[in-house]
Amino acid sequence: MTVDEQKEAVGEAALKYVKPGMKVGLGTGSTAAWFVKAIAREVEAGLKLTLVSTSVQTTQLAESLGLTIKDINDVGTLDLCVDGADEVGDGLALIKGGGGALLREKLIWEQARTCVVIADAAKHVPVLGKFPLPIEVEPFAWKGTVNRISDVLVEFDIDKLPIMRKKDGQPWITDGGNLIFDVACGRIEDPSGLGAALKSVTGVVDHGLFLDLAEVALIATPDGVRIVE
Ligand code: ABF
Repeated sequence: MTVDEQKEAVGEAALKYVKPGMKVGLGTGSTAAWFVKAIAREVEAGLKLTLVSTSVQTTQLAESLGLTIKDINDVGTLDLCVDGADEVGDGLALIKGGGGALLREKLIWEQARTCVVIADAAKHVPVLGKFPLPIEVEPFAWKGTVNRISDVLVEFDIDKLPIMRKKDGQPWITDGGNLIFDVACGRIEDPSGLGAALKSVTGVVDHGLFLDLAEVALIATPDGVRIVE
């Protein structure tokens, strides 16, 4: 299976968690896009759902497929969220945010009863950290914030600097108007400790460590879709 075929397979497989009448959060990224397409096909065939989105990008895709996206403030607790990830580690600890949507993703995840991660085989790793950890930062006084982030990284023996994410040479701005800094941690031995320490830094809005949030991961393998709980 190609990587894209793997992504399609897990996007389709996630449909089994969707029941008529559910309130469902739609994730962001190329894997989640396959789930959105599958949902659009099912809704076209008559499935009734209430849908919310984790990003402008996903909203645009969903609406282009004829889906209606509701305001998250109008729907209450979600039954389900299906989303991709950049890394899936032990205990379903995740790194997310490669697509820059981590804040809205985490807000939707926090409001969902069940969160399902869908990922191609390469995303499943023994230790988090090979993928650079995204950190969302308030633009005001960002240099001071990044200095304080660096102090935290040193405490966790991570000797890499936060790198401002850019697009076409300009700072990349999230849907929420913030900056993203990526840190090539290498290995994250204490995701929980690092996540809490980063979150305590004034100016850090959130980070891409998703811990104790996913109930199940659907991982594509050459033999089919593996369910990891
Ligand atoms: C999104 O899925 C992001 O959090 C993560 O970066 C991305 C993975 O993208 P892809 O599925 O395209 O590999 O939820």
